[in-house]
Amino acid sequence: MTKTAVGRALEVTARNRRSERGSIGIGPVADRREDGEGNGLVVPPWRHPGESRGPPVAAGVANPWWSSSAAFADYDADGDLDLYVANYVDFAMDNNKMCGDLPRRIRTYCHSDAYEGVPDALYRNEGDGTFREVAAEAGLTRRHGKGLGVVWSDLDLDGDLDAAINNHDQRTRLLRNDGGNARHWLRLQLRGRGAGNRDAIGARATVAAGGRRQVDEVRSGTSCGSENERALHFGLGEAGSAEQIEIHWPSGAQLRVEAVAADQILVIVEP
Ligand SMILES: [Ca+2]
Ligand SMILES: [Ca+2]
Ligand SMILES: [Ca+2]
Repeated sequence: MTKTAVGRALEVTARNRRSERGSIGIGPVADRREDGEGNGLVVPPWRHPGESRGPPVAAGVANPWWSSSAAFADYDADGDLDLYVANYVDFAMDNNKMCGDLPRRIRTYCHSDAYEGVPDALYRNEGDGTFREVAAEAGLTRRHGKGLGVVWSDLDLDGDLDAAINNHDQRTRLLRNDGGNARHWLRLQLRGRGAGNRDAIGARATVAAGGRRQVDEVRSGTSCGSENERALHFGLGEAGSAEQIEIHWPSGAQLRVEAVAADQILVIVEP
């Protein structure tokens, strides 16, 4: 079995679950290529920020901040899933402030107002099992929010995935992706039959294009206090069409279509 770039990264990440400042959790983890690794959810156990000194993550996703959530998406449509990590506040044990009724020496939990927000991170999948942090070159340096959840969605329906970051006691931040649709893409909106599962939760799509097969599944509840859109978005790289699309619904229904032109939104209803 050949491990994919994301698969190798996940293996390394799972082995080295600790970052320098801890995390609340890591978001949904997808294996887009059909290699049997499957999809999964990696949620490291809660640890007090700053208490670990884990090894650097060999995949290149070591993060110096207190992370709250993460989400995979192929923002540049090259067929490899990239990773956005929402980071929370500048808290560490050596920056542990005193909050509460100080004259009576009663110490309580510090509200997030006591700390500054920190930068989020965007990791581009290099396609070789490693990621490269590209937030600055992608223009994500202007403001530092107190990130809690992150989701991807093509908000303006122009063929590339934009991001929404749910910040703690701050405005939600919307990031429009400019240029992510320079490569080819396909967007599938799956529908289920009947009242039981109209959103087609659990339906699985396999897209074969440009010599690769990518798999994704309709899910819900994907990030902290937020949720990805239900549409499945596939980056096809330089492939101007998909040789085949296969859909499997949880009911057992299946559908297969051949020779599908790229750069379009397809609404596919359970037969
Ligand atoms: Ca990518
Ligand atoms: Ca877009
Ligand atoms: Ca765009």
